[in-house]
Amino acid sequence: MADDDIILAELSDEDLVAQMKDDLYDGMKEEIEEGTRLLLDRGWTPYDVLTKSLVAGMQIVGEDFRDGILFVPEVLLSANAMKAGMAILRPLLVETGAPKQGKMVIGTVKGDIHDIGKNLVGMMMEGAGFEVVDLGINIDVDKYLAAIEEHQPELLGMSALLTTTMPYMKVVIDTLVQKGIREKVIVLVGGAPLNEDFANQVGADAYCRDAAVTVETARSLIERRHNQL
Ligand code: B12
Repeated sequence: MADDDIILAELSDEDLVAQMKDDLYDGMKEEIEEGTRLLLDRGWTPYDVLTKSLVAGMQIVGEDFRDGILFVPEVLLSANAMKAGMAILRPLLVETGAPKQGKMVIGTVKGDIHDIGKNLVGMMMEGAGFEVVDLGINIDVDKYLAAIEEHQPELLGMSALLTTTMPYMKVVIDTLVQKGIREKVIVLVGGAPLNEDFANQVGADAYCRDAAVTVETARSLIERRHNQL
């Protein structure tokens, strides 16, 4: 059956999620929007829709990109479709009655334009009651410093998806040390090529493998810091 003949609303949850992964792969924005709304209407939590359909779908795209089956233009379409789904989930994920827990400045490092993971972390942090200042992509050390000066955040988040851009995190952290302000912020780093060892090497406070872990880590590090004061 051609894709055109598939009526998403008639699929079971399982088939719908499988179809959404295919649609994300094919960069079909409207279908992703429809599927996202359908799952929400069926009582799925925004977090489950996000992780089980969109993030899981993007993982498949990532594997085929790595293996040379998909190329940049196709992956861009997938990314746009994913962002369209995220735009529907965003207000649901960020709505919170929780008292403000602290502030995070976040950005993707210089030379790197990947922003889906960073945006997701920002959304989940907002949903957990943090105020998030998103600097965007391709952020150099001066921009991070200016934002820390202006917003006085408890947390600084840096994202990098490329092995060539992740070392820039050390440039930023070393500059914080030189300026005598390293202790003012908790530095969280993330992105697919990173790991805990790397975070230790560059002098970050923690590596977080996903957005949910970021929220837990941010909470526990802020609490630890309060207890030390
Ligand atoms: C989508 C994508 C693109 C899109 C980006 C669109 C966008 N607006 O973001 C486009 C097509 C533009 C792109 C371009 C390129 N890409 Co690309 N891309 C990807 C892909 C397929 C998915 C990334 C993604 O969005 N994942 C989904 C999100 C949800 O996951 P995530 O980013 O990992 O984020 C989670 C965690 O890592 C963590 N996290 C992320 N950030 C942060 C920040 C903080 C503070 C914390 C605490 C946690 C955290 O939490 C997030 C949520 O759970 C990856 C494959 C992969 N395996 O990652 C390749 C990948 C990252 N890209 C790659 C490459 C090579 C490129 C290009 C160089 C290709 C080219 N030849 O031009 C360019 C680079 C452009 C540049 N200068 O940045 C390689 C990198 C290889 C390497 N070792 O460095 C990868 C791994 C693909 C591959 N296997 O070859 N890419």
